[in-house]
Amino acid sequence: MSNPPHLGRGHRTPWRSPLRGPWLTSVFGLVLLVGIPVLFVTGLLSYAAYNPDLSPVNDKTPDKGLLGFYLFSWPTHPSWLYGVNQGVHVTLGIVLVPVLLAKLWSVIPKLFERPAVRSVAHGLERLSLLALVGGGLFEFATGVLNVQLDYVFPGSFYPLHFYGAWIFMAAVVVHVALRFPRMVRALKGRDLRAELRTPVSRTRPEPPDDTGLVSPDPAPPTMSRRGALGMVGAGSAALLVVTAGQSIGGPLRETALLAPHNREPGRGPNGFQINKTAAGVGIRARDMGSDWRLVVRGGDRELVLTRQQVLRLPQHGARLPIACVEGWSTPDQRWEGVRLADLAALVGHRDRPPGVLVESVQRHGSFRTVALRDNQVRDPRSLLALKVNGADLSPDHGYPARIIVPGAPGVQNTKWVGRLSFGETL
Ligand SMILES: Nc1nc2c(c(=O)[nH]1)N[C@H]1C(S)=C(S)[C@@H](COP(=O)(O)O)O[C@H]1N2
Ligand SMILES: [Mo]
Repeated sequence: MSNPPHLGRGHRTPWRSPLRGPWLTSVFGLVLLVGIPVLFVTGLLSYAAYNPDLSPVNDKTPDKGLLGFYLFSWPTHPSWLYGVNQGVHVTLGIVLVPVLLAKLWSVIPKLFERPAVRSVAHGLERLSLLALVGGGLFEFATGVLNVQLDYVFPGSFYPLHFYGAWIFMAAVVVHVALRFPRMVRALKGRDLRAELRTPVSRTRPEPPDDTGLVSPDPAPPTMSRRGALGMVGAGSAALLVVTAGQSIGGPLRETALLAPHNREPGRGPNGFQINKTAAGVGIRARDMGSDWRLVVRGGDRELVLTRQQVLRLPQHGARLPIACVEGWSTPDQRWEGVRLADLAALVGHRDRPPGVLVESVQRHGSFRTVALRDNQVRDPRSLLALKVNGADLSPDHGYPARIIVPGAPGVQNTKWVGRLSFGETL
């Protein structure tokens, strides 16, 4: 077979790598087939953790409709729940980037297949591939950008990444349904271990077939399949090493070269990761100084407290981490302050306190307000914290007072809190 029909006569393909073929594509495909569902599930869980149905405060996506069918009350136990889920989501997402790119490289000739559409069925299949490739690139790109560039799409990242995930996943399901038997056949066609022992000198193209992946006019090999797999694997391993430390924390944080910010958060009681500094979001000294008041509301009751008065309320402690959507977590810190349930009781919600709308004194930027669910308010470890590790909160960690709730995304731990309105959002 000198010229497969879809290439047209006299057409010399520029895609001549002798490594391309159904086996190599299937190896990358198999890795993604395992990894992408894990990304999808941890992503959906991460979205649920954010309490998006407490609209419109937490989420500006009231139209998620059917796609939000699975949302549930994210638990507060164990306290590391969100950190582990998000660590897996972000780390795995980054580690799979080289595999995704390699898989796309391996199928490039398909992009130039002619005629582009041979029949209705073929057209539909090509359309699903568009959603697959477009959706995949979109999800990986928005995820990496959000983690690396400090929320490039504040507010809109969640709906973009969420809707994108459903479109991508639908395309993945169609693609797997169509290709699974071919993948299994291709994987059985060659022995991985034998392949890993084959040097460049003995590397031969896969036999010509009807997949359109094998070059009809292969160039001499410059790399073995072992080399190609090794390169992608080494890329993933390197990314793992420079990323995972931010989720695992401790001394490993030093190796997290890709962690977006604050690899050296300083020493002392407040020496742990800072997301946004007070100066960075325009908090002025007087917002945190003697002008500061805490307003606590519930129904038609309202209390206005100074920091001294808040300090005279019963103080409780909790050892809790902060885990950000970006994938990093802090180790447990020892927080001290007033239980949210006690503050609810002050304004009349004694037995089964409702959720709360939390507002920061911060006037610009994102994350100024958040809604917490009743199960979060009721957890005795949920605090309006005034201290951490025995010292007053530093300005950057939310002085005079911040929220800390177990098991939740970091974004719910509002800093520089000015007002708590119990039962107001939900
Ligand atoms: N007012 C206010 N609270 C905030 C934020 C913010 O930008 N403004 N960032 C949130 C996010 S996204 C995270 S991950 C945590 C980080 O807390 P830390 O900076 O003390 O580590 O604070 C949360 N609280
Ligand atoms: Mo965050």
